[in-house]
Amino acid sequence: MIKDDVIAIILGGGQGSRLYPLTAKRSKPAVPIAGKYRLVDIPLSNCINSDINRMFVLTQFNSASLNRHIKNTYNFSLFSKAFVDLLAAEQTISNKNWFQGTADAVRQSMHHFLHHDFKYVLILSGDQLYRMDFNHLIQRHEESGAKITIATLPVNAQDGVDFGILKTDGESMITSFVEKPNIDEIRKWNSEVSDNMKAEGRIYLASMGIYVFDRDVLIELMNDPSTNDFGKEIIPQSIGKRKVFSYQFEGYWTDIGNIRSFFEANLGLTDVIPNFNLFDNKKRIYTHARILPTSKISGTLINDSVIADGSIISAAKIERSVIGIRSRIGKGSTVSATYMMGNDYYQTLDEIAEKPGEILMGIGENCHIENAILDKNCRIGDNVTIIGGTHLADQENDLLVVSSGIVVVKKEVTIPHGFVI
Ligand code: ADQ
Ligand code: ADP
Repeated sequence: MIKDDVIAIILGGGQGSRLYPLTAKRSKPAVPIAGKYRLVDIPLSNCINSDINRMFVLTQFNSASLNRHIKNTYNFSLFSKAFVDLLAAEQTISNKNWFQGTADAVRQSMHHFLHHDFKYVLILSGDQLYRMDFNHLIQRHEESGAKITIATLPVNAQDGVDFGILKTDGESMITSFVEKPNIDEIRKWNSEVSDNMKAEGRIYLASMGIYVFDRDVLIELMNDPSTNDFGKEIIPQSIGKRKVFSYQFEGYWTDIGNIRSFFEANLGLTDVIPNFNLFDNKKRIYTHARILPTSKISGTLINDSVIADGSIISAAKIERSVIGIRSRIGKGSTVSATYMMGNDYYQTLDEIAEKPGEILMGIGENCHIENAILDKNCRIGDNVTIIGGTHLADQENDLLVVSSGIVVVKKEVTIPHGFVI
């Protein structure tokens, strides 16, 4: 059976600078998404739903929240071979450096997975929102006789500049590849695609950063210590030398590597029919089962929003927003186009009574929050106005970061009563 021949390696992120400040205190795979999940749950759930059950997560630093999340969530049965192993960049006698890139991350971690039995290595990115049955991908890899297979997606020129773009022959063998061409260069890289894709202007085949390698080929490629990156070196250098095939995918897929795309992917979940459907009987997205109470809501007009478990909400209005676990929102407040990540724990009534006047976790009374991301455990006082938009220049202070018009309130900060931005 194919699945027993595969191990999955999830690239959990370099410095995570594009998602800063969400990655200031945690590693990228631990960034909370969709109110109750973390980024790493997406590739791990896709693997589990594809019956691929040996998974390694490579991360530049091993944050407490990532460790706790993996340990508390991915507990497989005593009788199963399944596991999720977290491999953080480590200093050894021979290597004092952090991972220098995606290929270097795999190279430095190889000694942890080579003693497992496998024929294929599935390499996945940790910051993408999609569902894919990897069995189809691996099956195509086997049938085509490829040594390397890259999952590809038709994109338009504007999106294409952020990706590796490639061309194939009639048999889907990749004949040329360019990593992140500029907008003038990309015009030469159009491909034959389906009529549906053509109608949307999606005529460029992009690498999704999802690769299947034959075991021996990966080992051989990793022997060259001058290569650090799959997209910049390993893939382009393999074209023409080895059989590299494209597996074309046309489902929903989005890269959530920066604040704007992260924000839009989260708010997209509030659409009437979201592109990424969490309401699925079989293909579940797994996460930590926290056993929280149901949410309690009073006096709130709620439209196009998703509200996670254990929240206590008395807001006036919530629209097009994602409200995370254990959120608290006070009376008279309006929350619009906002991703509020929620809280890691509750403040007990006794604790609150001990410090009268202290600003509580969550959003206070009579606030207006719009176009914002509120990181976990932040405390927002009363009468606070946070309205993001293109009128705000990119900026940072101790409390928040503004990135392409989105106000990101940092984890655990306290925003004083009456604050306005
Ligand atoms: P990018 O996403 O720009 O392009 P990269 O920054 O290398 O490439 O990230 C790929 C994945 O690896 C991400 O999940 C990232 O977080 C992770 N990663 C990066 N550096 C890492 C490190 N040092 N240690 C561990 N993980 C790390 C790539 C390809 C393109 C392709 C796009 C599709 O290079 O060809 O089109 O992915 O998104
Ligand atoms: P979840 O999966 O629900 O996000 P986590 O384990 O990541 O859970 O977060 C809960 C964290 O909050 C735990 O580390 C827990 O120890 C911590 N925590 C619980 N109560 C308090 C408290 N009163 N003060 C500070 N941290 C707390």
